[in-house]
Amino acid sequence: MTVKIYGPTASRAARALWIVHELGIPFEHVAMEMKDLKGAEYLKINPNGKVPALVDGDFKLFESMAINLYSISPPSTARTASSRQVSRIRRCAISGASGA
Ligand SMILES: N[C@@H](CCC(=O)N[C@@H](CS)C(=O)NCC(=O)O)C(=O)O
Repeated sequence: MTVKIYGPTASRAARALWIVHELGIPFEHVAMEMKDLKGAEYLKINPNGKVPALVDGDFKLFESMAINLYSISPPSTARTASSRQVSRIRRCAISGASGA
């Protein structure tokens, strides 16, 4: 499955883009304009209106380091419901630690 990575390359989205590129994970880059980050459509993906965000099927994740931890997990484990919950918890932990 192709994952979508949202965010311009001149942003923290570069981290998420770099890792999927390095790992050979099929991806679609949705570059986004910074002015569109607070639009209703994008807020459904990241309610904070920031980039990057990842969409993998019906799973949405934001926080660049949480996205990278998700991306480096083997698909067979990362894409299970329990692993996705772990990814959300990591996202909360990383947001708290970074103050973002
Ligand atoms: N800790 C977050 C930071 C995300 C962040 O602040 N992204 C910036 C771009 S590098 C952004 O979306 N800024 C838009 C805004 O704050 O309105 C992460 O690493 O993903």
